[in-house]
Amino acid sequence: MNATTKFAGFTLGLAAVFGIALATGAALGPEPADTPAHDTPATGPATGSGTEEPPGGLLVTSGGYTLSLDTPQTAAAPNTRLRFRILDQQGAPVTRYVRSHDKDLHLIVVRRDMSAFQHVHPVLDGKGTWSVPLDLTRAGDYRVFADFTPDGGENLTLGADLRVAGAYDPRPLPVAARTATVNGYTVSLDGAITPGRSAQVTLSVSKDGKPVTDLQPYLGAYGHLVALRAADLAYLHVHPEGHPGDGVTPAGPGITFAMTAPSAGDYRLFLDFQHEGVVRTAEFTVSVPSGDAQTAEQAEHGANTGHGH
Ligand SMILES: [Cu+2]
Repeated sequence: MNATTKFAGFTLGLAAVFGIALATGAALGPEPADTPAHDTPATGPATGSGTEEPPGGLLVTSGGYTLSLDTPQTAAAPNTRLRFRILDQQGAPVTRYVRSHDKDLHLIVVRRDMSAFQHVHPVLDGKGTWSVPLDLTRAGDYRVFADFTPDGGENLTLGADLRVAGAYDPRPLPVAARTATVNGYTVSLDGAITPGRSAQVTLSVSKDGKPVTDLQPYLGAYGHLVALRAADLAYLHVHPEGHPGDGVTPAGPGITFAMTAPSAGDYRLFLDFQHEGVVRTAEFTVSVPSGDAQTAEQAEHGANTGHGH
């Protein structure tokens, strides 16, 4: 065991030296043909193609901006005011934003077990501090996502942890299902989601068995969809297709979105929609199958030869 550890250390050391040699070689001339990339075991979750931008929400600092929670730990309470700032590269709070979906900043808060989802719109004071009341009745680790566009910058979703003290009782991820119910509404999900590719997903709303065709615009759309990867709470970019008043987008029952799942795995989808003056949230678990696991035979072959990814 000890010898193995030593050997592994030696190999790592060699790899480091070889890495430097490679880097130098690359600077001086053409790359060697047989870069031993496959000797290194993969550590992170597989991404679709490896060339796309990483998903949002995983970093507290990105593109020169930082999400800074005033109080990253708090006690469990039904009405807790969260205060935070978006800091620029110089550490100064950002006070100017570009509006998107009627708001300068969208805040998503969810417990790490995917329960207690909240999509809220904080208020900005003159000094760059945002504040909003949250329901933090249940203890646990929460993820806070700020989705915004700084003036002169690009859209960003930054994520930070918020610890809520108390007895934590994590819940298992609900099983994958194509329908969800909320307050007498049934929402069904259609569309195949493939890793690494933009997919069209339609969520159809019905009430008492009848399709709802008079959904109300909420924040400039008939629905808002947030999708999070279960294993790490990566935040997916989701765009509604069409908007109220464009002459082609119906007020239900179907609401269509384009979304890209960065990898295979379980995702939790949260759809906010407004009807009869009330905003409700329907929640789904979706299992995205691996793109290359087309048949069991292929998967088995891949496993036997070590060729599969
Ligand atoms: Cu929002």
